[in-house]
Amino acid sequence: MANKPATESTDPATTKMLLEARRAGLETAWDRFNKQQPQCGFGQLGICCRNCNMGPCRIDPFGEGPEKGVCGATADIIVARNLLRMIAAGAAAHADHARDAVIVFKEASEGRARSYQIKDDTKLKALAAEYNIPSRGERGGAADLANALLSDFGRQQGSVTFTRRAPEKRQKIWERLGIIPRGIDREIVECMHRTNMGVDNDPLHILLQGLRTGLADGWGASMIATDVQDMLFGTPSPKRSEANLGVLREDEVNIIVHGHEPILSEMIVEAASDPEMIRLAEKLGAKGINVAGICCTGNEVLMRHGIPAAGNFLQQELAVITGAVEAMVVDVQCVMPSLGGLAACYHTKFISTSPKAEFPGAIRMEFSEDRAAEIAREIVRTAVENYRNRDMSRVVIPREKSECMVGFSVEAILNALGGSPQPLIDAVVNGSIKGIAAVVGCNNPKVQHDHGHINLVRELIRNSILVVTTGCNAIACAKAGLLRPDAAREAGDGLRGVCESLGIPPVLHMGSCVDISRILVVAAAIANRLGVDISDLPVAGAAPEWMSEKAVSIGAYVVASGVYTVLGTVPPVLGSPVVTKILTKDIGDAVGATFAVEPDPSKAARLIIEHIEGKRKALGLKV
Ligand code: BF8
Ligand code: SF4
Repeated sequence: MANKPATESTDPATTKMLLEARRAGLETAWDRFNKQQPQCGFGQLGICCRNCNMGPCRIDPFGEGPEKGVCGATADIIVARNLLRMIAAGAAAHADHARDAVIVFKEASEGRARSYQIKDDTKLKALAAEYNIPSRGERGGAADLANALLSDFGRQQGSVTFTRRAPEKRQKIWERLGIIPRGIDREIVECMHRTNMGVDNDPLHILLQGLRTGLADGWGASMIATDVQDMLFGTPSPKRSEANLGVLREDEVNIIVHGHEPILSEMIVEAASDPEMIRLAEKLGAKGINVAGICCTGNEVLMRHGIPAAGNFLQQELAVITGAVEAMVVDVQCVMPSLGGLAACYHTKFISTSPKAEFPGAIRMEFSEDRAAEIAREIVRTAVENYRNRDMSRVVIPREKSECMVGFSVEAILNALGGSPQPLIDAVVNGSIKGIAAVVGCNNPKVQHDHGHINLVRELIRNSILVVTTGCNAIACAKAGLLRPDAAREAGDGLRGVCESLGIPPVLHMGSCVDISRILVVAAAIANRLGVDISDLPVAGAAPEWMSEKAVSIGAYVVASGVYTVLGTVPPVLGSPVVTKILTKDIGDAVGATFAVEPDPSKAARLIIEHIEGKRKALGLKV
């Protein structure tokens, strides 16, 4: 690669652990990435198709070989169809996550899943009102609400309920374009149908279904997941914690929760603080039980309980290589199948828990909501008992960790502002805060680990752009110290003043990737207050190191919601000039926002700053 950085990561803990991995002769994602070079050019451009068995077909990007697949599909059709399938897969991941959360909520509300209670009654009442459910009975109509939430998945006609949370002008745009999602599952199924051989063969028409499916995710699946999880586990509020591999403890039992769903990890956090478990750990020579998170399961328990984050996506293997992890407990999504083999090189027990996700080399301790607390205790006990198998001579825990302030749900932000978004709006209007950028998403070994995240965010806050973050960007920011209130000293004067007066960091951790829905809610609230559409606001989105199909679905709904979005890694669309133009240009006329691709974080920051200044000007605000 032309501009391959000298080190794989900007994070010193990661660099140290990679050295350790190499010393120990262990392979990580970076090594496997190198072995994949050069990666398939057809795949990179998005111009290969395996959608039927007349193929696989590929289009010659140089115009010397085939211009069409066997069925006659052009590069434009193939690229658009492939992108739609990525969106469908990403939306499906969020939808299935949300569905499981609702099912637990339903069981809890019917008194079956006894390990769970409804922790946020205010949210329950608000949602019941939104779904027109009379608040009655012991649990305030919770069971009826659960059924109503479930009906948003299988709805065949009408619209996904939470799309009504969008500003009216936005809803009108969606209506005009015919992209209001009907039911969450329906849109995903339709993507798979349309991309079958011989169905939808117009790139624009295909991509509009992509936007609709994205909206079913953002204003449907992800939003439902967030709200239901808040009801069950509590709406996050500001709290302090720590992040990076240095949160692992040499003298305690370390349990890592990794994946995406808080349903089980909540129970594990509880079981790990059970005095009986702690006594058992002490009996075996440990000083206690330390739970730490990776990826979005990590974000969920960080936001609600201040459980430290051991790292983001590319650090999952490195956590095992510390030799100090008694159990790596995983559910679904972003869990590398390499973990089983790696865990086998150590004493680490790699425990898979989801009925949907099996991994080579994993011990299965399948989760079920009716026995949640019991299963969590079994898992914690397995981890604790494994402490005696730890080889202390192989333990290498990097010292690096950073303090962070997390927990900025919409409610928490409003609270910090004194109950109304007005002070934030005033700060944006008077220019102390120039705008708001949502910087989110994954890690990807195609780019230096955390480099895009940290440098983009630093540059934005320096320019007095308030950053809201979720997912692996949030963990990168936490590790870099950007989630501490005193990081405000790195911010431009205006933003610094606001942060100091409110005692908040210049980068607000809003949660896991499904919690990007919280960002939509904030954007809608600001737009409504100002009487404009989201696309009129001085706001932008960025995913500097994205890799997951979920990120493609997120990109689709963020842009369809009117937010200009800069991607740091190149999506597989460049094989079609038509699709590229639709995404980076034409779509702007339809939804008031476009995608841009810019791997260099300072140039990406420039694009965002210019965009925000343009929006300020259009609103008549000082630039
Ligand atoms: O849902 S940011 S690598 S962990 S996909 Fe995965 Fe990407 Fe991380 Fe969370 Ni989101
Ligand atoms: Fe080839 Fe068309 Fe079949 Fe795709 S759908 S594999 S382009 S024949």
